[in-house]
Amino acid sequence: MNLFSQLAAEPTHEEIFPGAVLMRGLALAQEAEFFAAVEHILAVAPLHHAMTPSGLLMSVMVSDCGTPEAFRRRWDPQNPSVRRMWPPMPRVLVDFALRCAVRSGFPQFCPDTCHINRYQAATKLGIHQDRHEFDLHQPIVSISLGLECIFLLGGFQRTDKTKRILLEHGDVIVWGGPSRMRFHGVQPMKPGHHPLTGPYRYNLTFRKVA
Ligand code: MD3
Ligand code: FE
Repeated sequence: MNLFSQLAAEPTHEEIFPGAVLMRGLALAQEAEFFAAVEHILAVAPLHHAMTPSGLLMSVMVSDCGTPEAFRRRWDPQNPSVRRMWPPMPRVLVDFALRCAVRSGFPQFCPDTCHINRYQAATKLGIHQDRHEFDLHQPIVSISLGLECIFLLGGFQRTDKTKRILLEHGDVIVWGGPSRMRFHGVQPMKPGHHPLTGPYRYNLTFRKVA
């Protein structure tokens, strides 16, 4: 690594809104380890299409891992998108998520699940709020791997105007405090290829759901 690429790889610490901290490139140093952990999870708990609350298949593919308590809270016999196979969270990923939360001012973060979203060309995620977790004082840690996307971050009403944020490989955002209930989504993905993940973007979200 030369001086320039070292400088370019230096992680940032940007507060997008109070409680929403973007740390660009923070996951880069351990990218191979993290992606191997993701592939391990997906080998045990295969990806499947997510389903909207109204029962429509979404374009994004998802999987999960976490504790048995979190699994029991999430599992719904009516909703086959919550799978029976739910492996534990890999230690390398949990340790990293905890370090991210501490760096962002949430030392009490205690995640019990890691939700995986996989995007490819044209995959999008409509504007929504994350409000199904039990304790909304706990933040969410999100890690992006692979293809870049345009992330939309809005206000507290669906129709509020949104900020467009480019999320790239290795970027981490911690969402908590007053930003925890902001509406957000992902614009339709452009096609591309990434050396680690191929034609995909993976987003990992660590949460406490139970
Ligand atoms: C913004 N995932 O799985 S990071 C999701 O890129 C989800 O795959 C996105 O939204 C993705 O629900 C975005 C996760 C995230 C979580 C909580 C938030 C973004 C947030 C709370 C407020 C604002
Ligand atoms: Fe979300």
